Amino acid sequence: MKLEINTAGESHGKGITAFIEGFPSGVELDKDLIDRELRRRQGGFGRGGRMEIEQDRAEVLSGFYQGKSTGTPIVLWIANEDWENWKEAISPEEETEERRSVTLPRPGHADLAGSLKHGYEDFRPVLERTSARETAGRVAAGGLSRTLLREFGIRIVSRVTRIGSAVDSTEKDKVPLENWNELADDSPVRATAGNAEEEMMAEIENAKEEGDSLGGIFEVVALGVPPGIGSYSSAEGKLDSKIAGGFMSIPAIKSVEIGLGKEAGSKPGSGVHDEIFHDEGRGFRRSTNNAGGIEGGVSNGEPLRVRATMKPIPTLARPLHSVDLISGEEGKAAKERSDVCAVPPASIVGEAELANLVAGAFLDKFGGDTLNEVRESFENHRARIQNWFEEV
Ligand code: EPS
Repeated sequence: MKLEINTAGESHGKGITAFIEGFPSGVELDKDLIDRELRRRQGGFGRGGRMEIEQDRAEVLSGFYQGKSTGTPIVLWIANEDWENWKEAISPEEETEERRSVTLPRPGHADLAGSLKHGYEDFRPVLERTSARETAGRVAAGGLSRTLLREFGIRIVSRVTRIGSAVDSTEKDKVPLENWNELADDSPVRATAGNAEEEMMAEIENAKEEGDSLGGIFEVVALGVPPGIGSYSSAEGKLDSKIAGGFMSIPAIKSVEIGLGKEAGSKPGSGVHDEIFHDEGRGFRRSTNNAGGIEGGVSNGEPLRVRATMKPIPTLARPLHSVDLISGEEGKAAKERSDVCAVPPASIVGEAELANLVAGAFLDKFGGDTLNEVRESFENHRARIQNWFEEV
């Protein structure tokens, strides 16, 4: 069965649900890991007041028995503390006087396009679902995916390399991938180089004073991914196509690159393609990783490297021009409490997304009903690859 992950819930509703199908049985529940991921997502310099209200924790509603997954649908629930302040305003069950309508769509948000799609004059339902609050559900599911992946030595890390015009200019790969999270988790902007951190924070402070918002770039890497997951023959099964789609589905992501990414278009083939070597007992390896661990839609055993660009948040304290959906009058776009910059938490969401995508592709290749079946299939594959020349 395919691994499928979906979420439901509104930003100020009762909570966020993650619904996971196709997860094998026999995986031990690690609630601490899931909650740690949720906490990591809540951090980051540039967040607004909401994160002082929330303390995200996942509750397991189904799909586990006595601390182990059962292979049945899993439901994770993250309560919204802020619901207490909103339950009348956005009651899902009845019309209320406290309704907090919003009618001046924000440029860059789904407010207008979503209203045109559904015929809403009050775009509150669009705003509520398109809020980045939804990503708490993906991160909770990502925690589950991580518990599966770590059984096979796969780990996901990330860092922020740009916020506005502040760039981490450290030489490429100076900071070993293995150390990214150790450094980034200690930085308020998830930078791995000290010089970048201060500049990034100054940019955010500045944008806040100006009533503006900022985007940036983050990188996510999956370490220990075995060769052979993905597909070179089906468009849908290609690992890079899954990654592009998955990352573009994270709110505000405007570009996704794998490995060298767009730089690959400006270099000759000899400067792009990663030469092949073979070490006895270890298997094939490359001296460079410009492909970002994927060739022809299939993982090649090198780290999977993804880079994503996030646009600035569309809710501005100094709002842009808009038109009221009911009166047709010109005005300034709606403004609600919001973050100034969400690139640091987005990199944690990127980690979860990559964990979910890799777990899905991993189970497509090695899947079985139970963790032991998955392990057996994985071990056979690994043995064959490590001893390639002895076997053939
Ligand atoms: C968001 C606006 C802010 C953010 C929110 C995303 O929330 P609020 O409108 O309640 O101040 O804090 O992000 C989260 C709640 C979260 O958990 O990441 C938006 O409009 O997208």
